[in-house]
Amino acid sequence: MYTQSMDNMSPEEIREQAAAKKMLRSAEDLQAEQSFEARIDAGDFIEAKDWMPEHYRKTLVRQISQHAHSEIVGMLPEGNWISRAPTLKRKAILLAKVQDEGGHGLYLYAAAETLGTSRDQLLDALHTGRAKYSSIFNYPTLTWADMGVIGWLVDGAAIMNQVPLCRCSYAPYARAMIRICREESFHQRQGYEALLTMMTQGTPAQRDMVQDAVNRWWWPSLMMFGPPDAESPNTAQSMRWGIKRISNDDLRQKFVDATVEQAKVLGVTLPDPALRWNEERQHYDVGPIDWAEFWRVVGGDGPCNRERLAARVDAWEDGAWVREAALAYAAKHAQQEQAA
Ligand code: BYC
Repeated sequence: MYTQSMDNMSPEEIREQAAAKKMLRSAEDLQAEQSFEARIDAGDFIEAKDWMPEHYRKTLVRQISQHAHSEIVGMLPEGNWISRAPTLKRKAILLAKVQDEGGHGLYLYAAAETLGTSRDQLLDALHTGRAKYSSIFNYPTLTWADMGVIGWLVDGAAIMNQVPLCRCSYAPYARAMIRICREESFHQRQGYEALLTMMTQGTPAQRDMVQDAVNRWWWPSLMMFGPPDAESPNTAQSMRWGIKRISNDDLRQKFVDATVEQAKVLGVTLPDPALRWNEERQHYDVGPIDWAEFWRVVGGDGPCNRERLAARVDAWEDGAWVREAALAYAAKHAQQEQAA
């Protein structure tokens, strides 16, 4: 009764139908893209379920996952000093700060997951060296003064970069950043206060220790903002989409201008002979940044890259039994619920 020929279309008809579908699809895509761009231009926030161009999604996953990895790798240089903090008060503060960073990593992994990339995929990229994390965490923490300087300079740079991200066009990221920035502000202050104590009440040796830490962390802190705008492949598009609100160079300048004044109050010297106020620009000028060093560190060849990655891989492998136990518990629980 039914013959195959009834459903059969000629190859030409099949091609025509496919072409018509494709045209319809690209017209729909074009309309979706136009309405997305209009929402961005109007300053709307994009939610996880909204339509978004694939490149916007990829850019966000790239930035948010790198940010998340930076938070959890960032726990390592400071975690190293928890057992050697000089007083109970400093130990409690450092412990809380490192825990906060673990929490920031979790909010950010969750924000990246809303874009359709699983936590396992993100961590696999980190553990196999395919994902980036901030260059700054590939430098060693040699003395207790490094804890203060990380708070003052590294967290200070992080806040400068992250406050504009509270207005990022992707709403789940923006919401995560609001909470993160509140905590980062405490991190910066505790670092500055620890340094001020050493500089005003410490011995000459302690003051030298602070100056030495400032000398080592100043340039890497300036590199945290990323390459100069002219060499930053992602800035222009990210700014058009409202992911980044301020460019790498402008943020770096804001950080320098704020920090020079704080250095004066602390009584430390920033290690840049070319650093001076430029009356015409109404900003501080800085000497040349060693971008070759930056790219070496980003490329995996910094002082601690191998150590940091190995520590994360070990932590992942050592934690396998926790993940297995959690999965077994969840399966047992689901079975019990089904049986009830
Ligand atoms: N380190 O086109 P660009 C913290 C990469 S603070 C390593 O300008 P974009 C914390 C960049 O990814 C630190 N890589 O990129 C503080 C790109 O490579 P891909 C984390 C860097 O994305 C205290 C290439 O260079 N903060 O968490 O437009 C305690 C070209 O750059 C770096 C964030 O992640 C760097 N410093 O701008 C604990 C904030 N700079 O991806 C934790 C969010 C650039 O094309 N992220 N690269 O292979 C951002 O704001 C932006 O991603 C950046 C870079 C400003 C960092």
